[in-house]
Amino acid sequence: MQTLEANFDGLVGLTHNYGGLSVGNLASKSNTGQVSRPREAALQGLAKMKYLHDAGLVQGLLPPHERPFLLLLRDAGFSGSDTMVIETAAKQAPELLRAASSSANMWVANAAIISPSADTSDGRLHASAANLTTMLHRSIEGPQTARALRAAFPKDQHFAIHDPLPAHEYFADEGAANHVRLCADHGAPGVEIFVHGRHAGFAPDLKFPARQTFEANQALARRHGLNSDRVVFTMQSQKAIEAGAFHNDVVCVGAKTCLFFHENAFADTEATLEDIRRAANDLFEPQFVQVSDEDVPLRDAVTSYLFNSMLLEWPGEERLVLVAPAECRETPSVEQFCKKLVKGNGPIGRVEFVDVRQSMRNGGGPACLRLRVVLTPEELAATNPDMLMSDKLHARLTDWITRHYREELSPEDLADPTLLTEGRTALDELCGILDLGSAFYPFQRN
Ligand code: SUG
Repeated sequence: MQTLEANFDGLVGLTHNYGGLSVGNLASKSNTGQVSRPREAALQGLAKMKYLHDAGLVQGLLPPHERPFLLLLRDAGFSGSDTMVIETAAKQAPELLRAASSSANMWVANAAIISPSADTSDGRLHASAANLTTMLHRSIEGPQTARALRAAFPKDQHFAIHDPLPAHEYFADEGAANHVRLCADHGAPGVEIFVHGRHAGFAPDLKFPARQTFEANQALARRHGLNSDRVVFTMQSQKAIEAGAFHNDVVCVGAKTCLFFHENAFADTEATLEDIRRAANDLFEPQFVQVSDEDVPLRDAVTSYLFNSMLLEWPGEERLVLVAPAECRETPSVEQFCKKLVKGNGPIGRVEFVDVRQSMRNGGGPACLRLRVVLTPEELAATNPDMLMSDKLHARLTDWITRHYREELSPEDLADPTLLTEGRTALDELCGILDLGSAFYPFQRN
């Protein structure tokens, strides 16, 4: 067996809802207050995982976080019984209850930045949980994410799992959504591209926040022991952020030697490509698939989420496969472009479409839902097997979701304290299914 790239998807949580919490994320804003369908959302995500598992790819999953997160509400001064905390917060600070109830942890592309062992100085896989400091509802994810990563990758001799960077805007970090790795083969040393939206202490004059700092990226590359000759730091274009690309993965995705990106993704495209070529010197020849604004206007790229596709090496196929959101077929410029993309002999040979519409309505496409983890055979063997997809796990999770998830959830429902008990009962059971022990969630440790 060879070193491979596994995808770990975030399992959609029981409180999946449209809270309108993310400034700069156009879908989140435009769907604010709509009634969500948590069961359907979770089953859509699970179907994507099963699809890739059935294709012969290694698929894992990361469990949803505990929501509503009572610790946030208690830290904010709400006290008394859990029911009282929820009911009072619903009356006095509904925005805080919405933040504490968000299921945004499902977008695990933001969970961490991962450097495969082929790139690091100590030969271990390094993962840094993201602090997600820019958005309140996401800033509560880091510690639980680190716990989940340690549960999935438990052996110290193979894995170095780091806690999030200090929670300050200097280190604002949104995980792998602003990180791309190119390589000749997954097991060979690669080039790691870190993308930032701003420098610390400097708030660009943008209508939307830039969520990743250059300083966070530098710290992560240092922590992971990367060879500085093989690292590229580059900046997102302000135009992309203002058009709704709150993460670089809304306008860019890369795999193996291929970087697929919109011409407006980077502040300085020429310099970025030159830096990548230089970093890849002697390793591989990068293949750049640059999409012009004429072919796909930035606006269409953002609404369709074309670049938030998974770009995958597919068993038995020579060229890469782009697993794109179904919305791409409904955006004429993008649909046309996809047909053109696979003609000829470029690096991308096929486009497949998946339905993750419930997630898309909050700005989370197929690539947002997954965290890529390159694993050597030894590392795969050391991974928690109960967190890897199988037909059996798929059947158990389908049953678990069907029994525990609500069909519909409106913003008003977040004030209902029974949602808390429903969630805890379900997560307790999930800990058994994924072999997470009985002290995995904060509520279990009280
Ligand atoms: O951080 N949406 C997420 C979407 C994350 C997408 N991830 C990547 N691009 N990798 C975000 O903006 C919306 C939640 C709400 O409004 O209820 C939200 O958090």
